[in-house]
Amino acid sequence: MRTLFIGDVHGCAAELDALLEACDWRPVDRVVLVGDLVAKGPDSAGVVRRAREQGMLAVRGNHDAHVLRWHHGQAPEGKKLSKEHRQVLETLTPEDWAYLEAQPLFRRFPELNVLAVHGGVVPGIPLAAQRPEELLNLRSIAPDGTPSKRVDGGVPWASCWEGPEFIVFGHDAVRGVQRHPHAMGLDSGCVYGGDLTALVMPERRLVSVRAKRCYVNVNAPT
Ligand SMILES: [Mn+2]
Repeated sequence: MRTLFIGDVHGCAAELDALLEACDWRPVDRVVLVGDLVAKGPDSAGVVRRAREQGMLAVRGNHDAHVLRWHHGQAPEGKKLSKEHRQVLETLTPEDWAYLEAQPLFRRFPELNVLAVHGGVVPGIPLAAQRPEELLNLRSIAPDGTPSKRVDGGVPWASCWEGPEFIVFGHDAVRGVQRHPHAMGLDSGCVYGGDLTALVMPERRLVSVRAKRCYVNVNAPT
């Protein structure tokens, strides 16, 4: 059995289909989405529907967590719902919400020695003590060791990660695909007109498809 880890889909359902085809996906293969299934792209509901109907696994991304908070009426006071998130709130079905809600902050695949998470893991802190904030949003480690969600907040956190688990993550479209000794980043910015990327395990092969178009044009991906 193969496992296909797939970077941030962000509602790009057509590209998800194309990537599975490019990987020669079969029902026996396991698919793991590394978070941010929804928001920004054209068909968030289509992505979640595919994920649950095809039995894909996922971890929760910061945008997934954000729309879940709004869905449950737990949005921060005084905050306005952005257009990219309103579209998700208006299109997901109760089954889609149940699927999204069921996805954990991280998943372990011991037989592959892989841990999947959306943002990252702060090196030197036990997994059980990591803050959800970091698991969802981490991008960098400052010279003094401070974790940061900014891409300019220091070096990529994954460059400081020394294992023992190999971590597969997303969330960092600016840096794109990242190859580190003990981690790999898979967010190649599909929704920004880049690629959608899969890591095929156990072969450790990368497969990418080009976005059909640029769905959002922003200078600072969130
Ligand atoms: Mn993200």
